[in-house]
Amino acid sequence: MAPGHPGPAGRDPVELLERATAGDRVSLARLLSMVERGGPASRHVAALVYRTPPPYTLGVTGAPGAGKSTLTDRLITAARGGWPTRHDTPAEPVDQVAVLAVDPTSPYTGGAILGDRVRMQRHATDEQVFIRSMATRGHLGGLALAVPDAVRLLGAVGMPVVVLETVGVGQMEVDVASAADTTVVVVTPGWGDSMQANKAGLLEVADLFVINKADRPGAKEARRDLEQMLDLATKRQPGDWRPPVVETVAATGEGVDELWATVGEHRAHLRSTGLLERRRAERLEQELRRVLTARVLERVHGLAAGAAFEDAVGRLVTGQADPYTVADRLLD
Ligand SMILES: Nc1nc2c(ncn2[C@@H]2O[C@H](COP(=O)(O)OP(=O)(O)O)[C@@H](O)[C@H]2O)c(=O)[nH]1
Ligand SMILES: [Mg+2]
Repeated sequence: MAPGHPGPAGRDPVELLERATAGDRVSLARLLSMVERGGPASRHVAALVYRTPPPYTLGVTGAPGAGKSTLTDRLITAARGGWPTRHDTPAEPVDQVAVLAVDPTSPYTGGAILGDRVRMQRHATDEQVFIRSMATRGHLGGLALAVPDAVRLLGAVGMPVVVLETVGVGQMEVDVASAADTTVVVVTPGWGDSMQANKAGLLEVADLFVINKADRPGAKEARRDLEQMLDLATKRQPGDWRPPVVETVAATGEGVDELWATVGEHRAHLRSTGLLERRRAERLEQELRRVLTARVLERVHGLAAGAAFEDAVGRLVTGQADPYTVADRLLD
């Protein structure tokens, strides 16, 4: 097929986007696969969706097994009830919810992803809920680039709220997690869990803490640890947001309404202070840095292969030049 020619039916991003916007989930899934794989098709998708206003993104992060998927399942129900508003005013409706479950620690067919699916099964037949797992294909860096594209795509097809479930274990995972407007860090009662979250850098990105599995002993101690760390960690000005700590039992749904209400408060805070725009701008700046880094690395991979490269190595081996001169010449 000639380059630029639209692919076989259902492969052309423009056509797929039209169908996805009309509600076709198969087309949406295909577009997300393109984004996930990267390469020219994903760039085409990115160029189609950047103009639409981004959806409100809620990040749910924490260690594997903390109950993120179970909690996300509950949050879907809460979100479908609309954004909480002040007393006596009707809730601001949320007609659709999308979930992106990103697990960089498990291979694509791994147990965690299957677990996510099972945990959110209750919404499988709700047409207004779209759930999708994304896994690392190869390297995590690719995922860090793909997630913001995927979120924009979901916004472009009309999703007002995207829940981003990510495992928060390393710096890159934390970066992915913080691609959200409101980042919820989930810990569980038990010695050292809050400390682990602190070490993983999650304390800095948290807008809100959840102590899930509050049906187990130790919730009070976990709260005390978190509050202490919050006291030490940040220099806050009056009027600044202090991350609230909410206790939940995702297994039964206990505390989830309070959690959703607190997410709503954070959203209202971001909007009233202008922080929402500022943080989104900062994220775009970060994203541009990542794209630049990826492009430069691609170029390096291209340069570090082929005849000219072998020739350059030969010049080093035979002592005709130093590595810096040779590298400069390759770059030119
Ligand atoms: N006791 C208890 N177990 C829970 C609670 N929430 C989740 N779980 C269980 O914890 C396990 C891990 O949950 P999952 O949502 O997959 O965690 P994730 O890896 O963070 O997504 C599952 O067996 C859940 O049923 C809770 O509030 N209390
Ligand atoms: Mg999960």
